[in-house]
Amino acid sequence: MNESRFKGIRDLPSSHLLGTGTAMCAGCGGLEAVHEIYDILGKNTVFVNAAGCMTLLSIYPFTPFRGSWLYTAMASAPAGAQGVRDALDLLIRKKRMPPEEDLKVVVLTGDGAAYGMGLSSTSAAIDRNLDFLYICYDNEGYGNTGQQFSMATPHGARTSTSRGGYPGGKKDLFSIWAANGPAYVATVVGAEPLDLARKIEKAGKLKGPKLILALSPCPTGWDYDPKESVEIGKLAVKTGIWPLKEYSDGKVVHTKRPRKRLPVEEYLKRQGRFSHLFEPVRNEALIREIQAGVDAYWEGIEE
Ligand SMILES: Cc1ncc(C[n+]2csc(CCOP(=O)(O)OP(=O)(O)O)c2C)c(N)n1
Ligand code: SF4
Ligand SMILES: [Mg+2]
Repeated sequence: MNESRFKGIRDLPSSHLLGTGTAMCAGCGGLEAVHEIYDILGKNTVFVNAAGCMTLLSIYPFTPFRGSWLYTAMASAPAGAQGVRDALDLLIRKKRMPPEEDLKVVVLTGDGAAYGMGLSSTSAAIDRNLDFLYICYDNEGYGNTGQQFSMATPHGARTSTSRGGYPGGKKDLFSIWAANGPAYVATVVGAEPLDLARKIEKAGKLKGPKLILALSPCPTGWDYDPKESVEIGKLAVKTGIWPLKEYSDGKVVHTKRPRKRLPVEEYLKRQGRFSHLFEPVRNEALIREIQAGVDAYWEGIEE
């Protein structure tokens, strides 16, 4: 393990560890991604968070981050980010803060906010060309309240509000953002840290609206042993169900193409939320339907 990755949290007195020590689940893939991202962004940041699992990182007046933390209503984190950005710009303009002490404004929300409740304020922030980084840790459901389905839940997944399997499909937030012509959009997963690091470094240098969409394997909501989180994150990439890609300057580039894609069931069968596809009888039609969706995505992209 790379010790330096965790130094931001470990260097703080234990009272700062309440969020990570007692409230988050072991093996949380969202937390893994946030650790990695924070390690690169550093302390000169203001996090604007909407309700979700990561809210538990911060127990007033403490946060495990070295910078600042602002909590907003679920639908309005990008609006909160606008307020923080405006305040920073004003302080710099009035010479009450030197420009070199400027902070990066970072929105941190789950998929419930990013794909649904907060989409309207996100759209407005992109329209205003707000200089901010939006990190969405996507655990494909309303995790903090018991994994109800969200607009990010994949087809067929069992959630607490779709016990027989989610009949809808995951919304394509990457394309929705890209269609607005922002500075940058990228998908990442904590289990592929080099790809993630390169994207965060790139995003950190760009001005304007930027989205980092992090697939976040969630042992509690997806129902698997916490020690499997990294493997499941890697399988999401190797099966092609989570394409690693980025958008900038009007172009989409795939950053890590699976050379030979594994069958998608290798990913599905590791998770209890898909167990009804395999037991008590195999649901061949649904497994094929999910595989066909992945194949259709990659058609024309693979050489
Ligand atoms: C307007 C509003 N509705 C409902 C809630 C209750 N609530 C708190 S956290 C949460 C789940 C958020 O889901 P997501 O954004 O995916 O984050 P996760 O919990 O998965 O980390 C909900 C519904 C709320 N805080 N505000
Ligand atoms: S419910 Fe999932 S996303 Fe939330 S803290 Fe637990 S593992 Fe992480
Ligand atoms: Mg969620």
